[in-house]
Amino acid sequence: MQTEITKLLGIQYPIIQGGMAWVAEHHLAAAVSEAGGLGLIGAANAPAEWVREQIRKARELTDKPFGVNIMLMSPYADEVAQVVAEEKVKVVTTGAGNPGKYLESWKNAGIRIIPVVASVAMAKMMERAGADAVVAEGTESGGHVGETTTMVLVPQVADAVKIPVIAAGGIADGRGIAAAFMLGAKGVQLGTRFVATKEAVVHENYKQYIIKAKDIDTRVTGRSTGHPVRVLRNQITNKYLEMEKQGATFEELESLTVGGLRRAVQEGDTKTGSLMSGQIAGMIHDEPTCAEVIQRLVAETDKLMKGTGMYE
Ligand code: TUI
Repeated sequence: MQTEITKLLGIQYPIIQGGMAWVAEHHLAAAVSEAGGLGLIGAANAPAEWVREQIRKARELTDKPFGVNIMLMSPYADEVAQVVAEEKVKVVTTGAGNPGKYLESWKNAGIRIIPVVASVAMAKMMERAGADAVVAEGTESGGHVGETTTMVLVPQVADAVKIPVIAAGGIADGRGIAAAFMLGAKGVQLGTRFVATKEAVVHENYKQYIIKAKDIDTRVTGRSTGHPVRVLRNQITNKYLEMEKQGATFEELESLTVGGLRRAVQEGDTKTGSLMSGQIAGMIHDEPTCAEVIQRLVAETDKLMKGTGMYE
């Protein structure tokens, strides 16, 4: 399953684990990398020293390449950007903003840079700025989302840039991966699939909420605040959307979700927690190990791709 992405990153399979806030810590990242994909530590809103510690702990668990995802809205983004350069992390992905000001220092540290983008314009800007690849993330994804679907975004980004494109959003099995390849992607990034795995250090209630979810169970909150976030519907989401419809202020809405991701992930609070998830949750029915997930994905994809000549 060799593609430009496996060659760029020195990994066995072009399968990347999303850098999910509060979920993507060193156990998950190391398990995905050990299984031949690329694990990511999600820096989210965490302080830089937590990220440094996570990088060092992941190195104790795996010799294989892994990366760090930097959430650019974090108050600690500048410090985390420096830590990844100091630690000479192999790969950095970024989300929720423009990483332009950090690119030169990361290049100098020999880091592979892969910004997550939700538009063609941003993909072109990142290529011009020196990115090695981009993740084109469709609105099917969980968490902070753009407007365009994976089906529509990936081929347009693939046409617009020469660097390899990684598809994200709505992928959880070999059919999704084969489809992404057909749209011009050279790799895929999966988030929700890796939340419901043995190695994900998240509350069992959250995993079970994903496993029980159906196709129509996600909602996007915060469209009115300019900060759209896809989550599984629950008591607090219903209230949020109702208040949003009635024209609630940013502060009123924020007060509902503050600390919600931690409540979901660590406390398993399925009523008032923010259970971030992609639309693909409806297709996730079990809690395998990361190695089992990757082996299944590879076997399913290989069967579909055989004879297409799209990868060696
Ligand atoms: O970043 C994500 N997904 C995320 S970040 C996140 S952290 C959070 N925690 C608590 C509450 C809310 C959020 C959860 N999920 N995905 C990558 C992504 N990046 N999707 C879209 C974008 C994006 C959007 C705008 C990338 C660039 C961009 O550019 C804007 C600009 O500056 O021009």
